[in-house]
Amino acid sequence: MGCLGWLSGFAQEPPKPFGSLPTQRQLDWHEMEMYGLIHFGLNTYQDKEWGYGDADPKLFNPAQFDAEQIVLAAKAGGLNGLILVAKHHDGFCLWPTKTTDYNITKSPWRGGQGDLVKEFAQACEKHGLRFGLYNSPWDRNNKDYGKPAYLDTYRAQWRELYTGYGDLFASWHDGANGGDGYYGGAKETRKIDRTTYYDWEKTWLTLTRRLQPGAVIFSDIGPDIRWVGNEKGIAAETHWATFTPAAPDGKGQPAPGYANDKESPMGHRDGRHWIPAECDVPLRPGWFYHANQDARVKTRAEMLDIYFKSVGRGANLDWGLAPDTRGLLHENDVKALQAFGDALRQMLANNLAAGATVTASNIRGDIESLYDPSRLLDGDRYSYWATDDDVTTAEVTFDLKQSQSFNVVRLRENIMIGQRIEGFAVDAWQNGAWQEIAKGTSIGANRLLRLPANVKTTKVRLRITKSPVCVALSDFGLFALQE
Ligand code: FUL
Repeated sequence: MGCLGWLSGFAQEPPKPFGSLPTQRQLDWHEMEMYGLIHFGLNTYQDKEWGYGDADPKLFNPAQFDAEQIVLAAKAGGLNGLILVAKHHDGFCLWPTKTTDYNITKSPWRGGQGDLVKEFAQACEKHGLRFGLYNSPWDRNNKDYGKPAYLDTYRAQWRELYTGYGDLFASWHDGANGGDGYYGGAKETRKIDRTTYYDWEKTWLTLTRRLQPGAVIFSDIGPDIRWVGNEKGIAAETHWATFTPAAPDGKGQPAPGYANDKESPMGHRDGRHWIPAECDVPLRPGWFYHANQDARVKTRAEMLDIYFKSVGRGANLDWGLAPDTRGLLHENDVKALQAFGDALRQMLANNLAAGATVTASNIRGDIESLYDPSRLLDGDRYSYWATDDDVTTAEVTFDLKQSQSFNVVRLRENIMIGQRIEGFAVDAWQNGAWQEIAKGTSIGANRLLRLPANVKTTKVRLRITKSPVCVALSDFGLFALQE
């Protein structure tokens, strides 16, 4: 290394991390951006959303079940993983569990020899999707629900799920809990204290972290991923991945079942932990299949709108998919996923800024810098343009060399060192002057700005207008979405 390189080496100390930081499993999760949540079981055969826990397992007999058909439809939709509801609130287990008789071996499907969790896990592996599981804490079938004995059963179920189906990317815990149910024939209402009954910390520490260290734990309040607070699939326009889970009414422990609906869509700027939001939304009105909703599958336009309001705000998007009574995704759902996936693939295939010449008002270390703004175009989420420590506003200009027409702008921070930026604006060179075309607040893992109309220009400028610390931006993209 020459003298200059040696000198600039000092100035090129990496920026200090800012605020709460993501773990590796969370970084991996961010990169997924989109996945699906499969609801399929006895409810499908009863036209119900919440089974009472008394339905006969013989009802479950999906004659044409084909995990690959579902996985391939999800893949065509651009989904990178699937979470299967292995047990919903009705307690019916889709795998041959030893913890309860209320399971798939009591159904005629595959002659009582079937394992639906395994078939999904294998189909996901075959087609390159990651796999995750949801096991409802509330169990309306189990006679012990509400008593300490059920907890042993519930944990044993997770143990089976964690050890029998390969590496999982997510362990999903929903918040609906306690109420009336069959409970082994008692048919009564059972209330539990959500903050203490499940002793979540123990389950997560002794089982999840040990047996599935790569899986993020999702619940209303984290610890890895928080529920966004609505089932519309929408994060707030300003979305902080950082969050401080709060105890209900300020008392006791934060717990699943006590979502902070008001603050969760946005998160907390100074949140104590990195707990980004997952936006879940069913592709149809219900989470389970209902024939009378066949015509109410979300349209391409509705799906895109949700995508820009979730993935486009640095959260992840979890599409609820509901196989029908045949055991297939209905043709209308397959078509919707394909059209949506095609739109995204077409858009993302071509970053119109890719060949641009990039210049910045400030570059960390200046000479031969590791943090050169050309890093914004190298497609790597973690190589980045950075400014000197005392520079918290700066601009980058992209000379596109020829006129380009686009309607989506993409920005990403190197979140390995925190979510930093609080304000930015984008300008296009129009008729000899800069014209502001978009602005925003948070960026984080991913920010997509959808412009009201196509902008045609030869030069684009990004201004970072507010940041508490120096800038560490990793990506800039211009895309044309075919409306
Ligand atoms: C909720 C459940 O009550 C719904 O049935 C569905 O599973 C949804 C994803 O989570 O808490």
